[in-house]
Amino acid sequence: MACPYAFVTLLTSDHYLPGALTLVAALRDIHPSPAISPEVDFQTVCLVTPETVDVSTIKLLRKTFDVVVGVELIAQKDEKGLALLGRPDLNEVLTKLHVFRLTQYSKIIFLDADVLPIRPLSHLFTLPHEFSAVPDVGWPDIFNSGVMVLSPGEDKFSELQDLLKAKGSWDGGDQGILNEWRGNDWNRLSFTYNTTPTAAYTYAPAYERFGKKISAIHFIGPNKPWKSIQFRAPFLSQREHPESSQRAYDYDGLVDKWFHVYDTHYRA
Ligand code: UPG
Repeated sequence: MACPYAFVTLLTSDHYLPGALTLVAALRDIHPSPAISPEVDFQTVCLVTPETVDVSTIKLLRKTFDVVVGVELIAQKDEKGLALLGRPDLNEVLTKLHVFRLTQYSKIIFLDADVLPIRPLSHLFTLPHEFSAVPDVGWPDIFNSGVMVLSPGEDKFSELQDLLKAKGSWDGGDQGILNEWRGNDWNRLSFTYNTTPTAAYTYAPAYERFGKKISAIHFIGPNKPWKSIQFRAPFLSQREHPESSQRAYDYDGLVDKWFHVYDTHYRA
């Protein structure tokens, strides 16, 4: 019987590879195989753009994900939104919209490559809603598109393409167009499914109160855990980290969790 569920991520550049590899390892760690219950068995899928990703990277992905799907780049021509976001590097992230074309699955949990799941997520596959996500910390009336539980459909992909042609994306990335498309029609998930430990999230008492319930950490923004590898050398103290003053409460503790998975699986 075909597997109805998939965890899906996206890779459009080689330098996000540590993120994608750590994500898939974490998913397998927290959902040990064989699946406890067959109805929540799943595949891991990576969407990849062969135009911009090296063959050696794709080979590694093929070893670690169940399925690797080559997709065409979808790029934003109007760069105003990305400039406002301060992320001109995200001009190819609209490629994420291809996730709606994976119609061989009935329900998908999409996770950005900079997400670290730390508690089981597979129960989200059986949510009755067509589209679920978590409020964005920068503007909580919209959702963050780094964690989405969705039912795919070619019609949905077409609607998004049409909307993109007609209006463009107001943040230059997928999050702007996806929110424009859904409006208020999305099921709100707990922040613990997409906890964003950036400088924007500075509510330390809430972290102390609810931090133990976090299911997935999302390292949004330009500073990904794998970029900090050079700062983890023992001779560099915390004080010497160029951005330590702007970081979220317990940021280092969360980055340590990411490195624990990365080191366990990929640094023999
Ligand atoms: N990605 C790559 N290579 C790149 C850039 C992005 O593979 O060079 C993929 C990867 O899966 C990544 C995702 O696209 O995780 C999103 O990019 P990221 O840099 O992680 O974005 P965020 O900093 O998380 O920014 C926010 C949202 C994100 C959304 C983006 C643009 O969290 O979900 O895609 O804004 O709307």
